[in-house]
Amino acid sequence: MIRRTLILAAAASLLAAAAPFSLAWGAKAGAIDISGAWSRPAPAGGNGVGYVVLANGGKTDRLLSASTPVAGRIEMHESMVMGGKAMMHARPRGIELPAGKTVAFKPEGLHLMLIGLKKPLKVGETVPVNLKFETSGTVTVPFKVQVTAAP
Ligand SMILES: [Cu+2]
Repeated sequence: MIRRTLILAAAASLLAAAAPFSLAWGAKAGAIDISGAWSRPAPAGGNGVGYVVLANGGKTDRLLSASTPVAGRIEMHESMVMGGKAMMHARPRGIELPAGKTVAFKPEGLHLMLIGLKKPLKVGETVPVNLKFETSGTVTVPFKVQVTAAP
């Protein structure tokens, strides 16, 4: 436990030195509460995923795009089963966030796809992801790299 805490603290201080973003596990963009952001371990050169919960306490908005310094680009995808086959569909126009509703990016549903990782994603690290909203602006959110969803 102590060892894990030390590793997290070391990662946090590195990230704090590199980029001025909040290290609290959550963020806010306008009236949108952003929480539970996590990613999975993945090798450099491969693709990673990102999951996050967006609770919109204001007017209808839209997640337009996302980016991160650790990958070439981020696409928004939705996983679904069609004809017994698991498929992923790109959502290039973004994701609508209806007023007063919560939209969860989660395994087997909506997810961020981090395409072309420039470095491996390791358990215990955090990955800064910029989320760009149509009316609520852009916010940088730390995504925790872990094996399973946050409790
Ligand atoms: Cu995908």
